[in-house]
Amino acid sequence: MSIVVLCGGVGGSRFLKALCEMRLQEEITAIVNTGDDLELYGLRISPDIDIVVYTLAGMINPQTAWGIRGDTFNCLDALRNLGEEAWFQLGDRDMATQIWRAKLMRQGKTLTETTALMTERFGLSLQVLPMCDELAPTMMETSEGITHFQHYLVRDKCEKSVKAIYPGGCGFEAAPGALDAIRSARMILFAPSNPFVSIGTILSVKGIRDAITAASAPKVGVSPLIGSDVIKGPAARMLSDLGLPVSSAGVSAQYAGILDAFIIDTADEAQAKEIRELGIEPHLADIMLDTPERRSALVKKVLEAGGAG
Ligand code: FO1
Repeated sequence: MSIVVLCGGVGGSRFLKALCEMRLQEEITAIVNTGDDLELYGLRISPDIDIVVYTLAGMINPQTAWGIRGDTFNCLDALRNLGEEAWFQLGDRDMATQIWRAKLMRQGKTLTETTALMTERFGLSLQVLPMCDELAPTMMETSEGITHFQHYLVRDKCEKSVKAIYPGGCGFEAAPGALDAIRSARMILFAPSNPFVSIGTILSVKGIRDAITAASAPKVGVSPLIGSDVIKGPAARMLSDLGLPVSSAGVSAQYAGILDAFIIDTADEAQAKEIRELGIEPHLADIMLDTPERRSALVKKVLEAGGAG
């Protein structure tokens, strides 16, 4: 029986780090968003899987929270000189991961298989699963048309207002093992990740939402927002563009009918009533994940909220 964690990149990896620091890694199956994946230079880039693996391996660039610490960009510079677009900052060592993944995939390995090999090669003992094996990009409808999520986020720097989000998982089969892990989990956790383009995308994969709803395990989420601020990423901007409340309660509304409990920051105590009215039990905690003490206190709270404290 495992602890299944649905997660995106930055918030998800920090939450997984907190769980791993509490020696839960052997028990964890992380189902990671791959709606952010893209193909560049003939390579399959899987940013959220890479962010999770680099973070847990202690290699993540702490300034950006993506890419590898101390990486150089000679390969990208050379590609730019050859006339290639180079808006996605892939470092040299990060590029090696992409070349290696592409090689394995050309040999017929799936993303699930390459991810399992990657976690093993980086010395990790948790199970990391992509949400699905196919390239299933999340598309963003903005004032200027429909575009790939990474074009919206990185190339265009979230400059365009979001009108609608088309989560990448729709119609795709879940990665082998994902549905079984959910069905037999002792607890299902939603990391403090973006409710639309991370958790929402995973929930859009065929069978995942239904399997979670039907699972008997307690389901606990952690808010990615404190007040109306998000620690990293475009969640607040998206809520606002979509005309939704920019708050933990606004995020929890995306999880109504799925989650049993939602951890919000003590600063957001005033939203507890609204969350309870959605049928989700709110729990107050310090949800910042920046020190080992804060991380362990939050994990204890999460386990407590899931009845395993
Ligand atoms: N995010 C950026 O804002 N700019 C980048 O140039 C960029 C490059 C990049 C390279 C590798 C990688 O694994 C992630 C990278 N990210 C970059 C982050 C990433 O696009 C998003 O933060 C995640 O997809 C959201 O979880």
